[in-house]
Amino acid sequence: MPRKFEHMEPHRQLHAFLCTMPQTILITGATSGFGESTAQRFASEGWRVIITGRRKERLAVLQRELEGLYGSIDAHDKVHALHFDVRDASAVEQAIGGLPEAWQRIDVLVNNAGLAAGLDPIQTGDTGDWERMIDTNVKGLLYVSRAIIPGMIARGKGHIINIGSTAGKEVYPKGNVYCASKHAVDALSKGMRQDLLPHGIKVTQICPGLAETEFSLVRFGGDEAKAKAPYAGIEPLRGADIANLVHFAATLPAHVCINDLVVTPTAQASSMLVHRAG
Ligand code: NDP
Ligand code: 8X3
Repeated sequence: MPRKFEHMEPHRQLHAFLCTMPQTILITGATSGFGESTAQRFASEGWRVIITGRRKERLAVLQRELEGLYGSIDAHDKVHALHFDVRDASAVEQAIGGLPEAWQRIDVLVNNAGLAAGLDPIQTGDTGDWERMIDTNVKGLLYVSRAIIPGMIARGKGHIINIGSTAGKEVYPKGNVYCASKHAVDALSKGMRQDLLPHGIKVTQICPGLAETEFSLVRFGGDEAKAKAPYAGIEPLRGADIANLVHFAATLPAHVCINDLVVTPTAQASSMLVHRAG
């Protein structure tokens, strides 16, 4: 134990010592958009980062890029990549349960993996799209949280940051199931905060509005013209904007917890009210 902690009670010494160690963050959906930017931000601040996603090659490229940010010989101890689909409960359990011991102490979990599939009226919606959204945005978030929360409880410390959406605060035409899935994230964030209150675990929800990532390309099945339309004539949010907010929320003093944060481009007042140039 470092000498600077010698004047403290033994149980406080351990806590103070742990607080000086580099912290570990696990980010779901780190292969693009908000998740990738968040991984870059935390790695550049010296955090140990666990990146996850389905696209293995992207994880490998990102891992190398992040390791380069540390500029030290132990950089390979700073980034760990986990490859799994959040919809697969047993894959989630295996991946997180099988983490090497040095990576098991997760201080911050960012539940970011998610998607919209399609934009159709309810009467013609594709049931496969509905399942993808509910399985990823709701059940996937639950599976990952369920695997990580017991460790946080055992340590009496942790922070869960759920990426919700303005679509979890209001409903827009044809947004039906995506909006329902993000309303579920809103409810789960509140429920988690209540249940985890006695365990000293922080729960924060960040709800972005229009942000240009791969989100719309995924929503519109790779149709680039359709994917660009939501951002026409505005300066949308970018991955780095959300990464800054995640970092801000994660680095506040131990007694301060942001519960809910709604963030839009300056040109957006609500899902349906967007001020476009031209
Ligand atoms: P991107 O499409 O750029 O990123 C989505 C990430 O989620 C990817 O890394 C993808 O990785 C991962 N992902 C998707 N499905 C799965 C799955 N089944 N298992 C594991 N990982 C998965 O979009 P964003 O960065 O914009 O989206 C991130 C989050 O932000 C989502 O929850 C989205 O709903 C939310 N959001 C987005 C907004 C926007 O306008 N962009 C606004 C508000 C909220 P891979 O494909 O490699 O698995
Ligand atoms: C993404 C924001 O408005 O495209 O969650 O649904 S929106």
